[in-house]
Amino acid sequence: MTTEKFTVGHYLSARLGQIGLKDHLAVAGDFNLVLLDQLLEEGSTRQIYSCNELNCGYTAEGYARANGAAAMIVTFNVGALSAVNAIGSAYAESLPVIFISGGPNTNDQGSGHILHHTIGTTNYGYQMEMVSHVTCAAEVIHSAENAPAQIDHAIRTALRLRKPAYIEIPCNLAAAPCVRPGPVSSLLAEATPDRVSLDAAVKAAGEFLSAREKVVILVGSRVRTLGSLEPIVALAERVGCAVTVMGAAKSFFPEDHPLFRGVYWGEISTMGAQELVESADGVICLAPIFNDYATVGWQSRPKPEDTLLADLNEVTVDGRSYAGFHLGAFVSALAESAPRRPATGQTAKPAPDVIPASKPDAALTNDEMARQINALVDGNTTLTAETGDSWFNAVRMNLPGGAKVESEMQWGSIGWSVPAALGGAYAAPDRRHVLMVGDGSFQLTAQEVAQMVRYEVPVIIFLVNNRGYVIEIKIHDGPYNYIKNWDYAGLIDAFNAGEGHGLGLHAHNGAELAEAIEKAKANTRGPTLIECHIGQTDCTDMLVRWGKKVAAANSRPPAKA
Ligand code: DPX
Repeated sequence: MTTEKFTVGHYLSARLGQIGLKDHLAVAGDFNLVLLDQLLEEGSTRQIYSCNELNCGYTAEGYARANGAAAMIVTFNVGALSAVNAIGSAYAESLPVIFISGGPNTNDQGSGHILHHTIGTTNYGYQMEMVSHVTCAAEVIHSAENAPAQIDHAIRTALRLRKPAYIEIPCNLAAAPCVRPGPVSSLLAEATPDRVSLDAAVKAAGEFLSAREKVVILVGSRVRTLGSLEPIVALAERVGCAVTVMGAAKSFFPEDHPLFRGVYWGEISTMGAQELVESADGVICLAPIFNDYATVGWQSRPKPEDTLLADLNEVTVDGRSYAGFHLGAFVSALAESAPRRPATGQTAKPAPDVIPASKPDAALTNDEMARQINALVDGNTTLTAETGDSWFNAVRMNLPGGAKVESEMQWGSIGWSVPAALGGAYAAPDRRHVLMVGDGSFQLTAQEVAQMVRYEVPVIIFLVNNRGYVIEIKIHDGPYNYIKNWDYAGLIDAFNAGEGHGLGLHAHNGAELAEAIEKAKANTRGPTLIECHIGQTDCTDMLVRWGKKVAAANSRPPAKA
């Protein structure tokens, strides 16, 4: 921008553009209105509005998945505290969301004044204290002079650690005069890796691999932070070994690659991955999270003594840990020096399971729905799968190279997927965006479909109407698992309100579903919600088997002292 006066808000705005954002998400409130004006005025990024702050946070979280980072702006307390759940997700899933809140006027800080929108006490530091648990850096700006350094520190830390960071800007500082930003490389450059430690880790990894016969790579969800699958493919081809992915890392290795050997998820693994991983004498684990869900209630994980654990910032081989470099540097270096073996993957690649088509006029089943969604997924599709049976339906799909799956298996908050899919679509408008979401989850954040109408975002939503929290029914049943039915497809007309291009359709059988999918593909100016009516007991076999084990783990009695 060319105006003479440059402000704190302009500075922030310019930095967001410099780090590669095209948009920022916002919900207005009187503590951030001047800041929003500054962002509009400077104009490096488009300002997009959300229906509420929780949705705003999840939209940013989804945006960061597709773009590498995201930014959101909310108002003090009533806005920011709603967003904390979504920031927890960004922390758990390792996504750099820049979480910006308007703050009280500097004259009111420490004055004893009681402000609206607050809990009615006079110390306004508690929001930052609360948020500091779910962010890697938290900055409250107290003067325009310090603003550039504080803004830069928060953004740089978020990008380096791949975690959310918090910036609070008092409402009377947003338009205060400020210097212009310097080169962005100071925010984007990775810390220089500790070469000595990296070389030692790569040497130890080489020795680990030389001493082993049956090696398997297991890809975890945090490899998303690499931004590219190429180093992992290069490592697999060098070592010549089978590659499996965890459920949360579905699509993080190309499934059409000859070395791909399925999803490893204990007893519900696909393509024989359980046998491969658990009989291997060396498992290279790339940024995995072995929580209770991923281990099927603590039943299954690779043997620690046969594991080479490469985490985001630390590698552990044969009991010794090496740090001071990022996972990407380690994988690339190992791919250049690991003992080379022919790329056989040790075993022949099994044919993946294929779901047979059902009769077009037969009542719609979960299998038929999953089969048709799978057929819709091409190499340019991002499939977002909500917590619930949608996880298992996504995991069992056969993906063409280039297809992406997004799920949130560490945080696992229902309601995440509607705004997250929208955020992914804002960030990557050239891809096809498909969302699978259960009725129970949809009820949390349904109103964000209205923003898909408003901004003409063509997400194809498969709304699974099975009248309840079926995953919960399988883990532990009770009256609390049954929900009020809605006319989900009918909501779209309410959101259009006579001026939008959203489409709401019902599918009771395979033929209706196929027809609805064709209409959805043709609807490029808004969302299409296809309400899939399936029976309440109709779910994946994987969910039932997994649910039993997770329920058993949850109901272990307390250990005796
Ligand atoms: C809950 C879950 O209808 O999907 O496939 O029918 O299970 P399925 P739905 O969307 O139901 C989801 C439901 C209630 N989990 O089965 S997974 C507990 C929960 C959670 N997140 C939040 N609250 C409660 N995961 C925010």
